[in-house]
Amino acid sequence: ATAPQGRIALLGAPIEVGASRRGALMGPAGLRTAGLIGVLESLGYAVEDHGDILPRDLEPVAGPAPENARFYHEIAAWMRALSARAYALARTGATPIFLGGDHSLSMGSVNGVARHWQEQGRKLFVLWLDAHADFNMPAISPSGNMHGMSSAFLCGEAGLDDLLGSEPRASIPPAQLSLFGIRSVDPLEKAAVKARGIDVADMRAIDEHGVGVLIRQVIEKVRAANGVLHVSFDVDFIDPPLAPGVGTTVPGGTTYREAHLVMELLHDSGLVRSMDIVELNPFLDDRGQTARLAVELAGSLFGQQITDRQTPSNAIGAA
Ligand code: 4U7
Ligand code: MN
Ligand code: MN
Ligand code: MN
Repeated sequence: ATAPQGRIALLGAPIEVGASRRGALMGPAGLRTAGLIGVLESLGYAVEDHGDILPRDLEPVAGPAPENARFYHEIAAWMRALSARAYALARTGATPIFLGGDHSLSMGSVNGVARHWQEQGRKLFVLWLDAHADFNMPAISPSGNMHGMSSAFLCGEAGLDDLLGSEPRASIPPAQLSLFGIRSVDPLEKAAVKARGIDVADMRAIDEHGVGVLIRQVIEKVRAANGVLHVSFDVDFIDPPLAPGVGTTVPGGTTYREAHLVMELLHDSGLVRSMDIVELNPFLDDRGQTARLAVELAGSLFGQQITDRQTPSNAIGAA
């Protein structure tokens, strides 16, 4: 079969100990059951499913653990494997999609792809679609749950310095992170986000300006720097009645069309090179509806269109 759109590489990471609720380990299976591969193939991609990283394949991690980082050793083992696999997949020229699993996953997946783009001399920007900022570190986290620390870790914050072991750490400058859709931020986390000058489109800004305006600002920032984009999609970005299958629901999330529009505009930008789909918890889902919505949204990110041409609004500023 021909694959006019290029190659997509799927890699599952059934990790759940970064979150407080159990069940995210079923996320990769849920996304496959909801038809992820078929949707991407129907859009013209050659899809390679690399299966899941398995706990029994992980190199055990020993030694001291930082305080207030729950399941540190297990997560360190996952992140070392993930970073190495992400780097290798990105180097093949495929577009990797990492299937979670809880959001601690991104400390490995994004590190690996960031290392690849660093070698290419391209700036990697990270768009964090989430109800949460995930900008805690052990010193400030109210829970110790590591899925709430991943964006901070990726920006080089201190406190998990040995997490990756001998795997090279490829932090991104805080100016290359955009938090989008957030509506639950802890007090010290809020101060940290402000102190680092992180770019934020919170739900209040989305209500006021709309996702179209705000996502274009992110796209323009990436384009102006000749950068590329990683989309880290935490399913709790979406409003809970539409997406109940997540561990940490927060009211006031994006609507069905807002979420699709974000993905459609990102697709049209041509800048997306990799993605995480995280925090899907099939154990908490209602007859697969969250898994199916996550797959639909991935479809929009990779080119599903309502009509088979770009809409007039997509053409604005596309010159
Ligand atoms: B997710 C929290 F305290 N901020 O750190 C924390 F509210 O990946 C939640 O975005 C983190 O789902 C949520 O534990 C992590 C909490
Ligand atoms: Mn998250
Ligand atoms: Mn979240
Ligand atoms: Mn969560």
